Amino acid sequence: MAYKVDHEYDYLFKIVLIGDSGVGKSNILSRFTRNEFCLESKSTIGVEFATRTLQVEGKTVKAQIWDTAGQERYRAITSAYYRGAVGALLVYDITKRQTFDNVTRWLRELRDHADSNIVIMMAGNKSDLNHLRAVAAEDAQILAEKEGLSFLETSALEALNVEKAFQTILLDIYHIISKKALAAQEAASSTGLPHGTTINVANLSDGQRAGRHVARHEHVSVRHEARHEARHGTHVARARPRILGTRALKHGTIRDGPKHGT
Ligand SMILES: Nc1nc2c(ncn2[C@@H]2O[C@H](COP(=O)(O)OP(=O)(O)OP(=O)(O)O)[C@@H](O)[C@H]2O)c(=O)[nH]1
Ligand SMILES: [Mg+2]
Repeated sequence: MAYKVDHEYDYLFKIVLIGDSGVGKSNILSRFTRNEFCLESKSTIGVEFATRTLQVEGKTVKAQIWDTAGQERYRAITSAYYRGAVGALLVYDITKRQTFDNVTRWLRELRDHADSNIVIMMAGNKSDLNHLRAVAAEDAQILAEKEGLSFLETSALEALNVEKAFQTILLDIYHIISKKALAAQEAASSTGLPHGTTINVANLSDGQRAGRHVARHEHVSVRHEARHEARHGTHVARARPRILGTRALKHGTIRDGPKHGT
């Protein structure tokens, strides 16, 4: 009897979305994972995540992207959100100067809570609103260079550069991890260890471990399921992934927040 081992992906990378409220984090996430955009989306409360699997240099990489509220009072426990994250997309709104000025505040939060090797991409979102621009791309580029970040302008609405932003983050992470693995391999061979030694390239966080249980649940937030039910009038019979039982995602079993601007 043949046993099929279900290796769905080679790597699971946790990426966090951060930035002020209303900059478009949730829409960037829905654009990337479901190719959806909502003009009247509501503020996120707590935490949710969605995943997408794609190929990076011939490897199957599952990106598990976490989204939380920009508004302080709706945010879930910060340390749990950042735990195990290997990438971050720091979003501001090109039409709102304040959201760009706050980028340094978000960087500080990353430095306080995330791994020091985290790959950071800064995204100036809503590039479709060029006529309302309040942040010059050159200013953002200068900041990015100063802080050692990648930078792109995106539009979740027009599906512009969203794919590229995540691809770039994933590729950077992959390069760092392969370099680490190579260095570990070289160290092992120089100490005469036998080949085939397991190399632990990343500490799996709760989220990443739990992510393995939700491999077939591309959208795990209760909110998404509820919306699906409402739209299609169907009962969503999918098993609740175990991650919803974790502390962070208890906060993620969320209602919609208030509308932006209300
Ligand atoms: N024109 C334009 N509007 C956008 C774009 N991305 C998001 N929006 C709009 O901006 C508003 C806020 O978007 P969200 O994705 O909910 O913002 P958020 O960053 O998740 O906000 P919080 O959950 O409160 O932190 C919504 O009305 C979106 O439709 C974009 O690329 N272009
Ligand atoms: Mg949101």
